[in-house]
Amino acid sequence: MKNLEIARIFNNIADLLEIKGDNPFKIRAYRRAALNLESIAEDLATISARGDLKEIPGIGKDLSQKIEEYLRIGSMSYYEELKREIPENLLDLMAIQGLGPKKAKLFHEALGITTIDELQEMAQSRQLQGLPGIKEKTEENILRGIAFYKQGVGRMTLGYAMAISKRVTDQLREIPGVEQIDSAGSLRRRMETIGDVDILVSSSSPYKVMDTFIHLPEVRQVLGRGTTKSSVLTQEGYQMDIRVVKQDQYGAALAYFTGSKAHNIRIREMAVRKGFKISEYGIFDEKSGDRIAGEKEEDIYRLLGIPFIPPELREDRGEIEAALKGTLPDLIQRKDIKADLHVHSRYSDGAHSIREIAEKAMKMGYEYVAITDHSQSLGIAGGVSIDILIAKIEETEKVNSELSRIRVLCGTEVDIRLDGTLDYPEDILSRLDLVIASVHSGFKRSREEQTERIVRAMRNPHVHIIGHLTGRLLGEREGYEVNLDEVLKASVETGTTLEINAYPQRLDLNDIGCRRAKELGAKVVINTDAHVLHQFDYMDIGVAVARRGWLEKEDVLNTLDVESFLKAIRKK
Ligand code: DGT
Ligand code: CA
Ligand code: CA
Ligand code: ZN
Repeated sequence: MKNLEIARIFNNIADLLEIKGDNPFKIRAYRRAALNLESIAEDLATISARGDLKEIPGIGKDLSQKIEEYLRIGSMSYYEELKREIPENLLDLMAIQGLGPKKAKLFHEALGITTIDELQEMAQSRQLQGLPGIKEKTEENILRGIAFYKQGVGRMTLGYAMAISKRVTDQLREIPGVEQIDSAGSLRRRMETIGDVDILVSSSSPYKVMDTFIHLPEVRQVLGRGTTKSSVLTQEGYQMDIRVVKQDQYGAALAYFTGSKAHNIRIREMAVRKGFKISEYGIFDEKSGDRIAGEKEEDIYRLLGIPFIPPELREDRGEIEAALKGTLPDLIQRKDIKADLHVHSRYSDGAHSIREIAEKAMKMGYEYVAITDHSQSLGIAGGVSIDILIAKIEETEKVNSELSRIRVLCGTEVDIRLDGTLDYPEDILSRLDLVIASVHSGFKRSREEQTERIVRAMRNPHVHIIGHLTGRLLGEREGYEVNLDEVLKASVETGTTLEINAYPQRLDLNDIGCRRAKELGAKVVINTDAHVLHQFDYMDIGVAVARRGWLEKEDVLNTLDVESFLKAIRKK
């Protein structure tokens, strides 16, 4: 199936056109088409054979011809032409924070730079300064951006790690003789980025497991192969480790390889004080050396006389003390979530209609869903004008009258302007069911200015939620600085909720922020920011962040039924 390949090419075309300084509407058309292609489950070749390519939203005559050309000959002449005009490597440069198409083009034309390493060398030897618009400060920012980029390279997002480990473990589970299989390491602890995926298997036929593993279609290269242990690189270049153990050691091995190292050190110390020795092979009596347990992870905690500690808490951040005192949180679960409150439709830069989103939300088992498109000034993301917003309110009412098992809330993700005012007038905001306010520009403001700006938006009586608080994109750009405690205090004071944005690169509010929110008595919501239907599944990732932040069901407002939720936000 070539759907994702073609979507990637359309995105690359959009980037190349941006470097060229081409028409912004054309660029947006390619990006929107790419997004729509990603969301289609059916093979494009099948759709094309039926002659239905033009039925796909955002695909007109021109783009459908380009898709047909690629399906027929495996290349797209327009894309090849653009690549001859502009070196493809420049696309990599744009991964650096603060480096857009204009600067990429400038550095290429003035200095012949095509790679990140070349750019770093030139910046270090101060050769960028003096080019038009490039000051010493710009050069420093670029060096910081490169350092940030390089530090993130090699770590994958939690979303990617969860998806690939599911595909891999689903295939390995089918092998006869495989008893148990889990992901361990930072993935099982649900850290926001993952260095390598660790997979643990118990099986009576380790050879078969290894052989299948290294030949999976997800594997590009085998780094090492042993009888009970192997390492590979995925197609995308990330590392995956696998270990096979015997069934009676599985629990001990799972605890060991889940980590964190700091948590395990504390657990082993406690064990020693009780006369046990814990290793990856089992739990032993210190004196006699007899094996007492090891098949189940639960045995470890039971023998220490404490409740089971969920993997997301195993960071030695107070979970052992809480377990001893009996005050471990009763963590929120995925099934507690009754709504997704941040979803984009075709009204802005999403790929689907209100009706399609409502039906998807029903399939997710939700009771309600809020469709929150961008506001009028956010041109590149298809911001919705006031007239169209009124049409959207009407369409939402119509969908609500047609569907009885789901309630669609008509909302917006309104842009917070530089001065903390909002991108729609109050009389429009007051007509909406739900208002998320987010920062999308002016990232370089000082911490004080940024905090003041956000707190001002929170004081607006129409704002219910602050979206993705720091604006970070993992591995791509750091968030802006903001005084979290001030924002959380304003959250409690004004009754404005903060969002955990489950989009894999955002995960913002993060785990530490969630925990601080709970301490200060602030509530949160967990939203996916879905632009296409399959992104509704990101909810699992958002719940994982909440769990790492020690949150319980009552800390999260979208666990409420729709009437209680609306009552809670209308208190403001
Ligand atoms: P990552 O992969 O960087 O995101 O983080 P982890 O936590 O998955 O680290 P990794 O893959 O190096 O090791 C997986 C687990 O194995 C780790 O969480 C704890 C355990 N482990 C690894 N090395 C050691 C060690 O030297 N001592 C102890 N006690 N445990 C270790
Ligand atoms: Ca790992
Ligand atoms: Ca590892
Ligand atoms: Zn959004």
